[in-house]
Amino acid sequence: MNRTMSRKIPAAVALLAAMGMGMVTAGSATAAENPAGAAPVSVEASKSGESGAAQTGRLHLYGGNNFSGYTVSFTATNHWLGDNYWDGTSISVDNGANSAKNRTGRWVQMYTIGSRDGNCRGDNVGFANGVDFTNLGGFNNTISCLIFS
Ligand SMILES: [Ca+2]
Repeated sequence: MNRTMSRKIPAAVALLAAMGMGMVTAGSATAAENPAGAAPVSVEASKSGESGAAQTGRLHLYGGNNFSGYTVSFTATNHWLGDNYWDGTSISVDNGANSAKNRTGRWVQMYTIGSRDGNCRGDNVGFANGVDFTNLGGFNNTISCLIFS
């Protein structure tokens, strides 16, 4: 077994556990996701401004497994991650997250399809405040939309 495979197991278990609790709903993820093919035009995410520790009130997304790589954080629902860049880059957050920490104080549902019309669609996975995903399993490099409830 290679290292990548072994590292994916914990999040896969977490996702299966979430599915068992009815938190994951399946849907189509085949629709076009990028409205009008638009390039990222603005940065709406609130930046943590520092590396390392997760901050209260924020959802932290990471470009790599185990909270590595690019970082960005959000303080509210965001329907289209394509309008947001990883901290210090001009690289869209869309379809780039591979691990996450929820410190929002709220439930967060993450979806594979986002849009500027204010809807999140497609496959989705949710997690409670205080939960970390060391990787997103089958949702790696798919997340496009976040709903804070
Ligand atoms: Ca997506």
